[in-house]
Amino acid sequence: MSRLACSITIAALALFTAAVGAGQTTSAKKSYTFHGKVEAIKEKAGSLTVNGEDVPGWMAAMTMDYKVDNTALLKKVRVGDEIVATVYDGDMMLHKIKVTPAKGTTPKGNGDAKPTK
Ligand SMILES: [Cu+2]
Repeated sequence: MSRLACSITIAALALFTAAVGAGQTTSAKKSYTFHGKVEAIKEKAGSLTVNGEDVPGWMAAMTMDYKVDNTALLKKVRVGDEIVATVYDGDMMLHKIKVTPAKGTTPKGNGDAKPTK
């Protein structure tokens, strides 16, 4: 292999390695726990309007729309429910949402709360 071709191969390998590395860092991004109260459910948009508590380093306390990672949840959650989610640096999506039904409402089913996972 000529010296030039060899450097090109090394450069291509380095690029590939960098791309793979970048893909891996997404799962290692800093995560935060988000707490909030559901104010509106927007099934078409795949989002929830949540009155969220302050998450230092991620988002101040405010009410805003957040996309959710699992839109099936939008059919189960109700206005007034409290949610806890995992959020990541540079990503405004709510992940792994856990719903605590609003106090005073009867949970669906027999009220025998079982973990869903
Ligand atoms: Cu905000």
